[in-house]
Amino acid sequence: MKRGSRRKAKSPDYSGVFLTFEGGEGAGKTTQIAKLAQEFERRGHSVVVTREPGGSTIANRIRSLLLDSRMHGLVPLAELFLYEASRAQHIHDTILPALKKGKVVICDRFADSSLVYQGVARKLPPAVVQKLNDLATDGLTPNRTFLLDLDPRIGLARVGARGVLDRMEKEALSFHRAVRHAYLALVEKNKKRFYVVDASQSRDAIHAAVMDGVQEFLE
Ligand code: T5A
Repeated sequence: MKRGSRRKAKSPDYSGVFLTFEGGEGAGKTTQIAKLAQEFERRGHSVVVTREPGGSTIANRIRSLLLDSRMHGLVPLAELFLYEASRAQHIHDTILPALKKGKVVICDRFADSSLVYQGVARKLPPAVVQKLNDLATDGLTPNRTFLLDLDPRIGLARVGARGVLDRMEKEALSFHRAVRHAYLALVEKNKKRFYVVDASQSRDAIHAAVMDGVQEFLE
């Protein structure tokens, strides 16, 4: 592999389906994942809902560190390593075993979050983030990624109404605007995998759009 080049996705040695949701803070990912999981279960599929950072016992301990607002001195590179450490553990403990059992795995955030948050908003070199993503995922790539696109002012107002903000939510509006733009740029490079949904709509309208994206993927 050429230094800094993107590792090709390997042919999967599992029979499950791997779906991810991405978007800024408060875009409604958790809400939509619950609805989608219900729909898959109604259709007789076995579903695993999980999230990053976290998603397994050890990875959840790393999550606590990452979202702790007392960790304000955490430097971007150390932050990236912690997200990638959580990811490697999560894949090993939760995602791959479920995919190998043929389950539908729906994950709230995955490697795209690192490209956007650490690679663009934190201004780390994108090639470094890609390299660590490649190491952590060993080529595991979602079959489809739903981007819930939302003006960060709306998303932050939604999470603000929930109470205390975590370390990432406390970042300036310009940080969250950079996140939104970076996601939209990523979509341009991965048009087949991404499905963009306007997340300013009602919960039911967003769910209907997500189901269109599932249908398109299945066809
Ligand atoms: N991160 C993560 C990185 O920097 N790098 C990485 O590699 C990874 C993996 C994770 C943080 O870590 C960063 C990104 C994040 O900053 P988190 O707590 O998991 O932190 O944060 P989020 O993933 O952003 O989760 P949130 O819970 O904040 O947002 P969701 O899941 O997108 O939104 P949800 O569904 O919880 O909804 C938020 C609120 O809005 C309401 C809900 O009821 C809820 O109150 N809502 C709506 N209101 C109006 N209309 C709708 N359509 C609504 N849908 C939901």
